[in-house]
Amino acid sequence: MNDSKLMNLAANNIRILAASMVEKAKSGHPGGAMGGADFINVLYSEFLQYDPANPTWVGRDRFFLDPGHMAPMLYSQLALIGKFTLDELAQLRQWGSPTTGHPEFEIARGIENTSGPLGQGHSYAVGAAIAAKFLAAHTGNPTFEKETIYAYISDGGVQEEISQGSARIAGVLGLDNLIMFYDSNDIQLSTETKEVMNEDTAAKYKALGWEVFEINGNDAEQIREAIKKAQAVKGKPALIIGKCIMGKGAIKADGTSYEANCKTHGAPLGGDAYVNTIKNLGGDPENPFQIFPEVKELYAKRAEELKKIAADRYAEEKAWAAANPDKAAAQDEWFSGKAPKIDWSKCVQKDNDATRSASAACLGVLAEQVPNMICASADLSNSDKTDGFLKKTKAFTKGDFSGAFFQAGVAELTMACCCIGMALHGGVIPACGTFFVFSDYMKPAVRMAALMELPVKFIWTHDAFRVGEDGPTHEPVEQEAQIRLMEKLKNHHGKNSTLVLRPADAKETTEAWAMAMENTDSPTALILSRQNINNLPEGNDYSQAKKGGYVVAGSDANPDVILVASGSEVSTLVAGAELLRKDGKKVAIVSVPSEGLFRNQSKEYQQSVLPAGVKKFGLTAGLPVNLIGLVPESEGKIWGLESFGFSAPYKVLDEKLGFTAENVYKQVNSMFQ
Ligand SMILES: Cc1ncc(C[n+]2csc(CCOP(=O)(O)OP(=O)(O)O)c2C)c(N)n1
Ligand SMILES: [Mg+2]
Repeated sequence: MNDSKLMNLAANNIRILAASMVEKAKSGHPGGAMGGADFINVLYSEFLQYDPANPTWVGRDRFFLDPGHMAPMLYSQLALIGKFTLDELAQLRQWGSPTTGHPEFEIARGIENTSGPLGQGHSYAVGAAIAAKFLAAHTGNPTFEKETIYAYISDGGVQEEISQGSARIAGVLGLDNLIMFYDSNDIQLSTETKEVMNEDTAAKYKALGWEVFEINGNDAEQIREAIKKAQAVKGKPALIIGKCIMGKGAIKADGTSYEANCKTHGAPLGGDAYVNTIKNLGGDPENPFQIFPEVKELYAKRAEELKKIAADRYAEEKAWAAANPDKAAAQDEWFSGKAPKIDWSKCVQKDNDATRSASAACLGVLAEQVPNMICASADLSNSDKTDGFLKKTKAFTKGDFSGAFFQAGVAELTMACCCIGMALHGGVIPACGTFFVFSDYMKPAVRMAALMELPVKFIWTHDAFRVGEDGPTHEPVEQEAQIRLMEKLKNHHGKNSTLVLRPADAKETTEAWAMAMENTDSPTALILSRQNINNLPEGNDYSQAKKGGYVVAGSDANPDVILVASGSEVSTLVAGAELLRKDGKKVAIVSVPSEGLFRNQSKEYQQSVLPAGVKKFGLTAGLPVNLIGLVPESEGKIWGLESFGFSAPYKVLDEKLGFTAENVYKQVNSMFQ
């Protein structure tokens, strides 16, 4: 136990660094960082267990920051443990600097998650805690029992609706490996919190099944005691509500207190206020980027303790591995992040099946062959057909993580963020399903999965207006266009940030799932039909789906017209082509499950599939813009849906909206007049 004077000095050191980073950058958020310094210092100097020499140690404790705007606090703390240099701190928010405006996922530097969109960060922690429970149950490696997931949330995260879903899940699953600190400083960006919230947060979390501790969040001793008590809680997650002082130690230019002031939320302290503050905290305003010798010593001592802690844990892990060589080999494979080997010949597809059902067949194979896969559904498992997976396993329950299915309840964003947290934890492959129209509730998470390059699988069924009787509330129209934007957006490694696949029939669905499982460094979206779809013509070479777009079997050479679509519309084109051929027209059909992937192919290949100068007709059950890159206006026509859809049986909608072979025939003929 370190004495309070030293702990306050270390926290002040963090405050000095954080305020100075923002001052130098002339932009950023000093206030929250200064208030939270005491907690993060206690956590890192006395509790968080990691191996300084091995950042990717699978059994390490993990710290998930929710308020990414408190980046200066995290970077300063990580500088104290040697993950950032003081020079790097001084480069906050500059081009090429690792001290980005908000923290970006980089395990080697101790950053377990990208944060910024409030609410998501602590939800990842819930997912990571689930992953740790899963790994403990499925490997038996005692290290996963010892791992603790720490989360840091602020007023903004508590106000975000996702906190309800995440707290519910953590409570219902009894995640006692999760300890969350709530930096309750009564201040947010534009107001005091009392203007927008008057809930009893402690009572709320208690009601959701959490153990709650309320402390002074700037008192090292109280923080220490609370963490110890939280660690001892069994069968429940723990919340430590720390009343913190925004801008702790800050002094205005006129020498009066600058604490608990909204203005310090998102702006440099500025000029004399900055100078007064640094002096008040015991720093040197002329040379603020320093670590006090006593603080260096504190963290050197902690590094020694950690060496011993890690060595003991490695010894335990080794003993377990020696007794369980198969499981140890499997665990290594799981954490390698490599694509699992899958025998897809075991996946038997029914003819003319809905692609959601074809996906269920794939999921059944995955449940049997990929023991580290976790599948989730937001209360639609029997409709989104993730039950193909569930039937081969069982859902997680409090105290029993021997299954592999995560029933998320009706909370799509929570589910997606939990899956992201599982992927961040590592060792597991998460997938989650719901209706495509409700992908709208998940977009913020999809974007973050894409930015972090995480291979989460999003399973979206009921992909078009053919949901029919449920009416326009349930009919996705613009969703495909939205999600395909993520195929156009590149990640920082130059890859399409998301792989979006809309397979044309049951067998192409197997191909799509194989591609999803092979894709280990970006999220994959699978867009699947509710209704049955006729198989593509006999002899179709489905392996070509890997190119994103290809000519379907039975197409005529040197066609007069090329018909282009993805998903169920391809089979409508096949039927339309039959009518066109009766008039002597030569017709080729192109299935494009992923335009993004297709555009990654050689120009020659693209040209061979969609030669310039040949008439083209596109059919999409979404917005016509879906096909605009494939069917240029100068070469043809796109038939799509331009309204929200209507309530009626889907076959009636097909007729009314022109998604029939007859209308394909009619529209194509009109291009020849
Ligand atoms: C989803 C989302 N909405 C809005 C913002 C912009 N924003 C950043 S911080 C903040 C206020 C946060 O207040 P609090 O969490 O209490 O942080 P503090 O002011 O105490 O540092 C807002 C609205 C955001 N980052 N994410
Ligand atoms: Mg606040």
